[in-house]
Amino acid sequence: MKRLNKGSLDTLDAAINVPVYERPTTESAIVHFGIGGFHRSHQAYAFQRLIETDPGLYAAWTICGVCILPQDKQFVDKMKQQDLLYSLRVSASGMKEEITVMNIITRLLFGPEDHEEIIERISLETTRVVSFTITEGGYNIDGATGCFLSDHPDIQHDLDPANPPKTVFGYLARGLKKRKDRGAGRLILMSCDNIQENGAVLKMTLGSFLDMFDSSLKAYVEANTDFPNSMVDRITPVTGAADRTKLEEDYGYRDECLVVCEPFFQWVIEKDQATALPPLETAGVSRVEDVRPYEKMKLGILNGGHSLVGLLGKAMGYAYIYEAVNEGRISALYELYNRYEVIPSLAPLEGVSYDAYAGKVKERFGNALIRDTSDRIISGSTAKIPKFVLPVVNQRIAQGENPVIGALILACWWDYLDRFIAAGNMEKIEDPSKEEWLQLFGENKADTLTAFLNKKDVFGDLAKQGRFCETVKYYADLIRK
Ligand code: CS2
Repeated sequence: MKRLNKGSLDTLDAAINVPVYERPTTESAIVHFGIGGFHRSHQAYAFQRLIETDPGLYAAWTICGVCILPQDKQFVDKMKQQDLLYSLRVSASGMKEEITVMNIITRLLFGPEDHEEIIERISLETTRVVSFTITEGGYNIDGATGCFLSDHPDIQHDLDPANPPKTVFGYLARGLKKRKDRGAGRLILMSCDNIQENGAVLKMTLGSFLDMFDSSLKAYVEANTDFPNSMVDRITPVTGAADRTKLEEDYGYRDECLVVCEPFFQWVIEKDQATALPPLETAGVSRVEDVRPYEKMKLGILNGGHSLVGLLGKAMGYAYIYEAVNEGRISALYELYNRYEVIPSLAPLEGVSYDAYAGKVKERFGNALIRDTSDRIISGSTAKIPKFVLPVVNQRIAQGENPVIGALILACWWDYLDRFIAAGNMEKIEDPSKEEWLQLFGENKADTLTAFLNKKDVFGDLAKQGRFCETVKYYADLIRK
């Protein structure tokens, strides 16, 4: 079987878009942490489009990828076997699908083997942006207080400069120190994760780490780096074996690093700070003065809506999001949640219709060609729910309302955790905090729901909201009937 690599590029089916430019040899201006599917369908896509507009002028804007987790090894090896090429398959019903071979990644480094090179790359003058898709959980913050969790063993490990780093904070601190010693110039540190004010969160977490690591570096970072906030959006499921086989059947080549995603693409970056970015507007990126209302809209309607559809879908036995969102009751609840809870929690945003946005998101959830799963949406909920759902719940309570659909989402999440734990099926739950849940539910067998709602690092003081918690309990009982 034909495999994707430089040698096979010229032999691919004519329907496949092959790179229109030679991969530049200039050092990459971007070092990116977290080369998962989302980065490859989103930021990588935007920069490849930018380079295509003028390959000579924008030759520096390629990406040096960094994977730091030990489990990334297999992926790194596969990318290398394919000369760092991968296909991006964009599809939705009613449109002609588009498959593009991406060659924007020019180097791929693996933390456990290449840590010195990663630190060096952060410090190079040619590096202008260090960006991140490390998931909501990767910022190592307490869900309720937003404070940096400094006693995490990996953070403690990274505080000793003699240790090869394990976390992005360890890499950044060492790389920024070297950059400072070199006088390598201004740097943009750009979070591309789904977190309200993701730039400010990155700045705060890095600052907390530097306070403990080398506080003199903090002043350097203050003066020499920008942390733009941004809103990122493109639904990108985890690629499955069936997707790779389908590509092979449809187009006659094998791509072990294939990414499948929807056509919709949105990236809104704060304008005032990130001044040294190239004109990404030509690649479909928007720049606005204040990105926070866009983030709130997207986190509440899309990501919170996803949690609703995924958790209710799982409770009702749906494996795929497109199936769940088309189920009559889930479909109605998605609409009601937006109409009565999310949208009233948002301040009006000029030129944007939240209703229209919510309608479009629903249509996107219904895309059967990208086969997004309930399991993907539910995984990592301990980090997601405090960012996607609780801000809406808290805001509605502060507005004197009882957000009953928010309560239903929490009841479904509790049911999910409790059922899997009770069945001894914990390995099926993908959540970095699963050991904590296991212990908590184990110690409170008689009333896991109260213990769940009392988990302060997730829910803060929500347990004090009697009326709301009664509603969660009411739904929890109904689910179990
Ligand atoms: C999803 C997101 O992980 C989730 O729960 O809501 O990954 C979502 O698909 C992306 O943010 C879309 O931009």
